Amino acid sequence: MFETFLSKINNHKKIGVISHIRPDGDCIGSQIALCRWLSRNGYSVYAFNDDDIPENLQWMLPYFQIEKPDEEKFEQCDLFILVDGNATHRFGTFENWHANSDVPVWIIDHHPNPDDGFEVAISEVNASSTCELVYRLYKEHDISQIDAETAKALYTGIITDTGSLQFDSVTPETVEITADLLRIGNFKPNEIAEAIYSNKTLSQVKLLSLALKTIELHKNNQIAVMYVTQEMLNDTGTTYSDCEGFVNYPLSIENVKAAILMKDHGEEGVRMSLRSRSNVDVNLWARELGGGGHKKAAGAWHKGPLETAIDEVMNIGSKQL
Ligand SMILES: [Mn+2]
Repeated sequence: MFETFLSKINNHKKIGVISHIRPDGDCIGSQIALCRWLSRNGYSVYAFNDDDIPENLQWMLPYFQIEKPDEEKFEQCDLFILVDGNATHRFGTFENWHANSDVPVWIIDHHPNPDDGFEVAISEVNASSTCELVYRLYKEHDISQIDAETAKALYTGIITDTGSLQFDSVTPETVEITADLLRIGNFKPNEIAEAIYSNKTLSQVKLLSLALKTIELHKNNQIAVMYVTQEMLNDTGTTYSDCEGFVNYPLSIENVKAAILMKDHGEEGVRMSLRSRSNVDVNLWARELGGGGHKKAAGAWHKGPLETAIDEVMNIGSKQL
């Protein structure tokens, strides 16, 4: 899988590795693990992300420094590698900056329908996570280069992108990889689970209780919708980043095939997180709305208002039921 990658990477010296906006465990884990691989093998590396790293992932930052994009540093790079995304618009300020540059761009990713124009594209829709792919890079090159920190970073990405190994993207190989990482890193699954999941603030839980009250079932109880408004955020002193994982509650209701979390941004519109736990392909719904993602997890914006957004998604979704 990484033959071309490994043979061509030698032509480069200074590499910028970029993870996607609104970062998650998989993009940060894979970015850190890839940067550690590059620097260990003699490359000079910068890691960039436009956004702040979520609090529950910040324990990984000592493993590799991730900085805000910096044009001067962009200029120094002779290669960019984008992780966990397959379209430059997912990578913030880099998109505009790179429009005037002919420095090659590579990707390592597992989302469907990659854009054209990447010089090297490791694009594997069937991989559970980008971290699973970066693990394979180590395996194809020299698995002994995975140290404890890298193992934890890779493990985190696999766990967060698979709902703790619950999604149907999980294969026996995924589970074998996690076992391998646990052995190499000499850590226990609950160390990572604690760091990632057991750090809710009281305000977040209060916000969740407000959001749970909004759940409604549509289309013969097959689609569940939950929403969060700016008023709820004000009442609980939270922000939209505190809604992480909320969509799993409506998704866990019996017989529900797909669930949507709507975040009402008022004038700006409605941000939707779509999830499926059936054959329903929510990526198709998201694409109809100008967004995208995976079959089981996708996102899109709607210009609003909330009621119109719900109606439109129901019309799109019902075509697949
Ligand atoms: Mn991912």
